[in-house]
Parts: sequence; structure tokens; C-alpha cells
Amino acid sequence: MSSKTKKSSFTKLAGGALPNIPWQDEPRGNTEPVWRYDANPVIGRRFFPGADRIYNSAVVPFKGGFHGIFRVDGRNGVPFLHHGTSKDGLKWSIEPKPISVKDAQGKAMKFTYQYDPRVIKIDGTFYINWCNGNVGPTIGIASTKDFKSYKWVSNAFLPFNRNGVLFPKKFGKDFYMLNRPSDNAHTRFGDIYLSKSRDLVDWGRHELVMKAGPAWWEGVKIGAGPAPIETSAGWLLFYHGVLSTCNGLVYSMGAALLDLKDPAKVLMRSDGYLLTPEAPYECRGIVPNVIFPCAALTDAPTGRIAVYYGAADTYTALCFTTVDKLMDWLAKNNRVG
Ligand code: BMA
Repeated sequence: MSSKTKKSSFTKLAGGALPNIPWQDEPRGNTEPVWRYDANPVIGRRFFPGADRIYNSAVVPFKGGFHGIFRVDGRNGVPFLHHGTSKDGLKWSIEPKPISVKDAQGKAMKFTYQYDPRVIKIDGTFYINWCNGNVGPTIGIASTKDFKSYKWVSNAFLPFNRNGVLFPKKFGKDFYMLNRPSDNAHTRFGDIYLSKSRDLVDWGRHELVMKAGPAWWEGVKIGAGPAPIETSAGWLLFYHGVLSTCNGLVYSMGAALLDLKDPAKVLMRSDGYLLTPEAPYECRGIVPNVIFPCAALTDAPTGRIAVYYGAADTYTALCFTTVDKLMDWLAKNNRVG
């Protein structure tokens, strides 16, 4: 690890209070920047009849509780998006049928597959970004205000693209979205780009944000995780980075800090992973050694952050940190500048 030490004193989370954020205090003697929920996984296998695995999913606070859009892989292996609710963000009730997204004529749309959702609230509307089958994967966008009806917005990019993640607020008149051009298979490359749009339909003005590597833990490819978190120091981005080994790919979680006004500028970036597969549910499953973060909850007054991540393409798990802890760690392990 590099020894660049910028002090991160008093970084504040933007956004409101979330007193019921799922939370566990840092274990005594902990030396890691994030710590796992000790009752992981939050969602196990065969959660309801017909669901084989639920992972890489998104959670947001809504009406005093939590709502989620979940990636559910059925017995035929094809993933679709399902809605779920929870009082505490830990015990979930998930609908057995996928969400119905309506087109402009009010007709229910048919999808070939839908996976790796993120849910981002912008000006009172929730936007779902997911990896959508459109002659290959691209970023599908739908919107909802109530998690009861869902409106189709667009396929944002040409195939192939994955890990589309909107910023939770507009920049002037523009929506900004991080995304990762890729291929039609298990992509052996991949950098994070920023794209801009006036209407969420026509996307352009693409800029490179971060390239994969050169550190080996993220040497193959990287992809944005949860919606960037606004702090007084910049946008905090959790992302996945992928290592190539003689035994396959290993997905870990890293963090970066992007400029508040121009998030194509990277202010800090971890020179090692924050969290790498170690727990049994991360190392054993349909795809071993995968940590894939897709959602984060924050409580501004306490600085608490809870991150939901997919584990081994099989389970949904949680880990925790605080903005102070993370910014200190990032400052000490920063490889930018
Ligand atoms: C990526 C995506 C993710 C998955 C990961 C590891 O390409 O397909 O959904 O978690 O691979 O298998």
C-alpha cells in the first residue's frame, strides 16, 4: 500500500437521517475499512419457490421502511427483476413475479433478461438501471414513484454495456450516468465512463473516468457499484474490481472519490481492495469469489454507511463502514495525485 496521507478530517455525508439503517457496530479490534454483517447472508438460496438465487440487488429507503429491486435467477437460469419490501432492511418479503414495466402506450413489456439492478432517487422519482438484454446487454432504465407501477424510459446505450449507475442528482440540466462498455460474454476488459443526457433517453458527451488496473486486484475490469454517495469532499464511489487468476476471476470491492462538480475527475482511489472474498458465502456458490456491490444506505448524522453486495452470484450480503473510517482509509491508501 502507498503511504500517501492526506487528512480527511470531518467529511460529511449529504442527505438526510436514516435512523433505522441496518447496522452493526464495528467489531472490537477490527483493522479493516469495512466489516461484514455477522448474520450474512441476508438472503439465502431458494428464497421462494422458483427462485434459485437472489443477488446483485438494490435497496432504497421508502416510506419509513425499505424497498428493493432484486435480481432473481430462476430454475432456468434467466434473471429478472422482482420487487421486495422490508421493515428493517434485513428480513425481506419478495414478490414471486417480476415487476411489470409498461411502455408509453401502457402495454406490459417483454424482456429477454434483466440483471444487476441499481435504484437511484432523483427529485422524488426512483430510477431503476439494469443490465438489459437488447441484442446483447445494455443499460435499461425504468422509473417508478411508488414501486407499484413502472414506466419504461430507454435503453441508454448501444450494446454492449453493463454497470450503468445514475448519479442521485442532476448537474444543471443534465443527468449523469456511470457505465462500462463491455462485450457479449464475460468481458475481459472494462473501464468506467461518464455519460450525460438531458432526458435520460439520448446519451452522449462520454468521458473516461477510471481505467482498470494497473493494480492486479482490479487489473481485468472495473464497474461502478451503488449510486455515488454525496459527501462534503466529493462523490464516494464503491466499485468492483476484477483480478485474473489461474483459477478464474476474483471480484473485490474498492472505493474512489470523484469531484463534486465534475465527477469525471478522480480525486482519490484505493490502491488495494476494501473487501475481497473470504467468507464462505463469498467463496462458495455458483460463481466462487465474487463480491459485487449494488446498493448503499447512508445516515448523514452518524456517518453510517451500509453496503448491499452480491456474494458468489448466489447470496445477498451486507457490510458496514462510516464515512470517517472510509475517508481516512482512502486517504492513507490513495494512489491518485
Ligand atoms: C459479471 C456480471 C455479474 C456477475 C459477475 C460475476 O459479468 O454478470 O452479474 O456477478 O460477472 O459472475
